[in-house]
Amino acid sequence: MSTNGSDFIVVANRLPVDLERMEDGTQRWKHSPGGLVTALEPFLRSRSGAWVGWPGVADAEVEEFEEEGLRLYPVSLSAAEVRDYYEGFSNATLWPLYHDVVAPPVFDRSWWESYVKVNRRFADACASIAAKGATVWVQDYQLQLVPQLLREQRPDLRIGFFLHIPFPPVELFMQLPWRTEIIRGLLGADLVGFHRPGGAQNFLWLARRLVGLEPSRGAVGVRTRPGVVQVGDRTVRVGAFPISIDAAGLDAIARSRETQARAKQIREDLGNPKRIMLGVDRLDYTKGIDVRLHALHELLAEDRITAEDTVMVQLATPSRERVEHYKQMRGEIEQVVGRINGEFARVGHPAVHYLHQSVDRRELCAFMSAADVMIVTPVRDGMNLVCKEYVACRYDLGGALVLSEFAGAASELTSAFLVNPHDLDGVKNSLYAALTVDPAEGRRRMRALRRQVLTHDVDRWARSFLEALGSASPN
Ligand code: GDG
Repeated sequence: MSTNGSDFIVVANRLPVDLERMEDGTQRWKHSPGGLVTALEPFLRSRSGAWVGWPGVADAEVEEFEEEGLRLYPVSLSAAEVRDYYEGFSNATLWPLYHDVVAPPVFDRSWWESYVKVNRRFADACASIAAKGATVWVQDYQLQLVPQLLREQRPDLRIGFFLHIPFPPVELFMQLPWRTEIIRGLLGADLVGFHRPGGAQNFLWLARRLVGLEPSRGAVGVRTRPGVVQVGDRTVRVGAFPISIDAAGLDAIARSRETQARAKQIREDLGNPKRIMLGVDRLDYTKGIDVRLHALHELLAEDRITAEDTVMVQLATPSRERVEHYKQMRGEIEQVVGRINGEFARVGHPAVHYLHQSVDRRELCAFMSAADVMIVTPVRDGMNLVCKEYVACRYDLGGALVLSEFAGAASELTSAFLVNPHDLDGVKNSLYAALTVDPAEGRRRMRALRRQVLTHDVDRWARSFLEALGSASPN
């Protein structure tokens, strides 16, 4: 244990900076400020904060370093561990299993062994830098064993865990050969948080079924229906904490003259169509990119819209490109894009503009400002931040949101055009309704959406989780 260690530590698969290897063999750090970093920065900086995570490339032997008052502790992964722990168990076993087995999960014993080994490495790193009585906040599905492994070494710590993806129905979770180990791993925390109350309920049921613990209802957090579970002499709290975005920050970017000018330019570059539809996603099979493309295809084929009037832009950020299912899905999506353009585009005027690239945050905001309809159709999503970001950008009350019922965000964003992504006619009709919504009705909906998003931002999320964790009973 460190005597002058950190007293607030975030443990996540990735560091908030990525290591980049240059062609000449040198290395440099590149910022990758996601919502989580922005949300946690005030907490990290106001205490002696640290972040433990993988720098994003295999076999990187890099020392800890400090950046603007925040200590960063890189955890190294070998190429085999990236393959087995990260691409394998995390992204080809847990990811599909937790997203309703949209793709079949692969159960591979050597992947599991790697997952255990790497989780232990993260726990060890954290145990060696945490000050006595420190608060440790473990993030996401890659690190579900860390709470227990850490507690075994450091019972003095206050440990929170938050799952960013859905926690699956119990029948699906029960498929996992290592189901009891995962539940025990999570029960090492003082507070286990999910996006939705349903996830918390599933977890409580499994704790009883697999570990024989009795849940009892208690009070924790705001707006939650949490449970409490007794693990020996420890109390573990379980609750729902729906994550959000830096809404005020995005609102300010959207209002800026530069963003508005860029949005206008984008519309011009697209040929000044009457309506622009936008999708923004990591290229992932859970996001339902194919669903919206099929809906667009049919609307064009039925002449309900024309490619002159309505243009779609799909930004698909490259993701997990070495995982088999992702390679296959990319091929399928690009084929559908090709088919739609083949049938409906004119020279110089594609019906779908597909970019397999990532763009910077301001550019993203300009796209959102330009889009008349934002279409978000995941078949399953823990929360989905993109839909909230769109709402935050629409200070003008313009634009319409088409949102899947199967995104966690749907229970908050009830004034969106909600769709079942498995019902193609339903998606098509809602998309058409959003494209043709009466402006007053559109403004009414957007006003209601903004009221929710601007008052429930990521800062509120982090605060409510940490307050609930702070109120967890001392060990
Ligand atoms: C997981 C859960 C949960 C995307 N393309 C670009 C870009 N993005 C940004 C978006 C958004 C983020 O990436 C994606 O967040 P999502 O929530 O939509 O989805 P996941 O990556 O699957 O996140 C999800 C989340 O964790 C948080 O708990 O909501 O359910 O699956 O912020 O804007 N950003 C930039 N350029 C891009 O090209 N700058």
